[in-house]
Amino acid sequence: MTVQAVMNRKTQLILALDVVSRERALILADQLKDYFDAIKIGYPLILHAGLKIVKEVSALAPVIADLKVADIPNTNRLICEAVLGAGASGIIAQAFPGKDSLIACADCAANYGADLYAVIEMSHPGAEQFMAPLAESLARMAIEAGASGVVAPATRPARIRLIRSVIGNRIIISPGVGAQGGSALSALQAGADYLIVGRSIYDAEDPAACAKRVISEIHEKRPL
Ligand code: NUP
Repeated sequence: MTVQAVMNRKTQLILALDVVSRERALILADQLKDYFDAIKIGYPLILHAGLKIVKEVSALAPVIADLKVADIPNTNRLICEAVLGAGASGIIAQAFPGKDSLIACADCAANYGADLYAVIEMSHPGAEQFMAPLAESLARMAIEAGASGVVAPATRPARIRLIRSVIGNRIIISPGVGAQGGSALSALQAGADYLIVGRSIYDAEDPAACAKRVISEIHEKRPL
């Protein structure tokens, strides 16, 4: 079974770097790298700046590629190879295409010594329609497939608690804090290991000060 866990747990924060300018991305990554355990890069930045941005940001901090990979096994493998080969140390895939598709990602991640995180329930309201009713089964399957952990919504801490009871000590990374209305502390108290935070930090007037504030808020109440 393929399970890694390459992220180093210091601040328990992952920066969602969804800016679309390469220059701004590199400035933010450099300014903020010490406040985050990893930097998450997705389609908005990769499509604007090219795959080389993964390598450039990886030189500053561990990169999780949020490509929500969701295809047949062979195509999933090709996507994972491209982004892990470019330097990412983690990849996010959708769980819903099924176990064989997810195993292709997990095997590829293992070949690169990287982590696979499976999306089982998303943080936006629409996820309650189709994903939430399946989330427990998706989480169980993701663990069987060899994922290092799952992505679960900080906007609904009760769901994190439920997913924690299903996946034991595997990792939960949790988006939805700040701009989407989720509370950092509630998500951690419900069982999240890492919080994914984007706009509320990189759009702040002083992103570094804002990151420091979030860190002191969460770790004052929950020492590392
Ligand atoms: O369920 C998910 N919700 C979510 O917001 C799964 C995700 N991967 N994300 C991503 O987390 C989203 O695409 C964005 O990159 C980040 C949240 O950013 P923000 O709302 O803090 O700006």
